[in-house]
Amino acid sequence: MLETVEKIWMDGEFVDWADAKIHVLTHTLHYGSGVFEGVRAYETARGPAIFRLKEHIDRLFDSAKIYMMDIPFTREELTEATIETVRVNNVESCYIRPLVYLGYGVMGLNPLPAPVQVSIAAWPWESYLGEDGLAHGVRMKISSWKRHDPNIMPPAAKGTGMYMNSSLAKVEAIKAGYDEAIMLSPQGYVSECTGENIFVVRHGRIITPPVTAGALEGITQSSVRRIAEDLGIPYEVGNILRSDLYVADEAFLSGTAAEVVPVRSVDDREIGEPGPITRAIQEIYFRAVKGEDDRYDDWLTYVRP
Ligand code: PPE
Repeated sequence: MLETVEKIWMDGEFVDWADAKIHVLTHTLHYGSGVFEGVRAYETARGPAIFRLKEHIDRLFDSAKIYMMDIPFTREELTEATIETVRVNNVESCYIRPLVYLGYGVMGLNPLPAPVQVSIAAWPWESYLGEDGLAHGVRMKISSWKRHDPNIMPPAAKGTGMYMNSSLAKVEAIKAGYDEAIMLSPQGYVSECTGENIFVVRHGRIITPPVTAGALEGITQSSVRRIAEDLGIPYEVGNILRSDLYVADEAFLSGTAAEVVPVRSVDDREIGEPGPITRAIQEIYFRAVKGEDDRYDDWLTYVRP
């Protein structure tokens, strides 16, 4: 069960957690016609700070644009509402879920006449793949489910409906005894995981798949890039094959919910305990989000200035 807080922001006002309800004929509930973000706020010495809020709000607006949803709030309004959501709930750290959805009033596959509504919820959420995963790595399985073809579902948009694909892959992996799935593009290249980007390390270089392989342009992924560049570790965006994962020196995942997680094995080919590059990236990432490294202060929005 979710750990609850007091208030949820809905269309411009705060409502009690228990009253944050919608009608059963809400359009998005039937057709998956929403877009969303996942953001985190971390406890810092200066109170809670939201990590890369601007980038998340920008991606939310990009997702909405792709689906021709006209968000009835400005970027500034949703930025302020997100900060307020953390502030009013008095949490030191939390996961934040802004959602743009089509509400009640019309049914059918033309979404354009439906009202566009927005909610922002926050709740305390432990790292997605668990403490043991963060420390020792997760066991991955290549899914029999492919990632979306970009002309079937645009991977650049965080659309609610496209996560049915992620859930199919996640369930398959869990039922087979693994922690998480890796999905291939329709062309057979490594794409990403159900809710994380993936990286391999070979011969001292970090390689991550491009958006053209169906991966979301991850905000944590771009944080990893900047940290790698600051550490002088070569970083490339390029296609990788499943066999590149099998023979990787190291591999890791990144995502807002999951954070930076080492990969311990892929399809039962052992990679082992987290290697030095994974460890270094992970360590700086966790210092950055907690405001313990000045170089990354531009990533933080303090909730109580
Ligand atoms: N790929 C997918 C498919 C994805 O959903 C996410 C985030 C990422 C990559 C990483 O993106 P970023 O968070 O910008 O680094 N997944 C969100 C949803 C997780 C969930 O289970 O819900 C998240 O991590 O918030």
